Amino acid sequence: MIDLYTGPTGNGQRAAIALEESGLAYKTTKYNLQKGEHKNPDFLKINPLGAIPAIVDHDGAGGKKIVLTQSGAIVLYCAEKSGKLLPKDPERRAQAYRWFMHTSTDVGPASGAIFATGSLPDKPASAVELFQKRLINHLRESDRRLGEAEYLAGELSIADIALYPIVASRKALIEKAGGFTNLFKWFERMSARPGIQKGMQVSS
Ligand SMILES: N[C@@H](CCC(=O)N[C@@H](CS)C(=O)NCC(=O)O)C(=O)O
Repeated sequence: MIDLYTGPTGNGQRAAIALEESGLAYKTTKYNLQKGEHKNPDFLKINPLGAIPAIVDHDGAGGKKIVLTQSGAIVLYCAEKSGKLLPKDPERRAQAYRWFMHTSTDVGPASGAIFATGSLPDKPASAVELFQKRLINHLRESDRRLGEAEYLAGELSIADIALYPIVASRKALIEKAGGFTNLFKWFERMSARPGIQKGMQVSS
């Protein structure tokens, strides 16, 4: 059994979706971040940073307990443990790595920077706009890829799981930018999946 510690954010949703789509048994502890529940002493023993998501797998490698933070690492862990979400075909597998990293190092940081700059007391408009533009530019690349294939790696993979919560939280901005036909078709396909629905609901 895996314990999931999460909250209503994209990173939390990514971990919950990964657990759902990989079919691993887990139980959820949900924290109210506004109330600072994720800073409780028990959780700080799991993640000294006091950041969600985190998992504790009581049946990790060799039957040993493993504690894991970082939503991307949790996605990869679930994929390896379940044998799902990592294409068997080497070409598709390489594409899964590529698009997983595209989200982790390009799309995700731009989205995070919009949140961070928008949280500053003076909400510097030029900084917010810069990161909005960056996010949109990176997502144009995802959209282009989704014009070639139904899923980023040609089949559902770690790459789609990484991207979905960001598109969900930035829907209004993406719609306003316009021209994301492929991305929105993919988003609808993803949203119809019970695993995605349950993961979003568990972490909302
Ligand atoms: N890179 C980490 C980010 C984790 C993170 O920043 N979590 C936020 C919520 S999305 C959090 O719990 N922040 C509380 C804090 O850092 O005090 C991941 O992908 O898991």
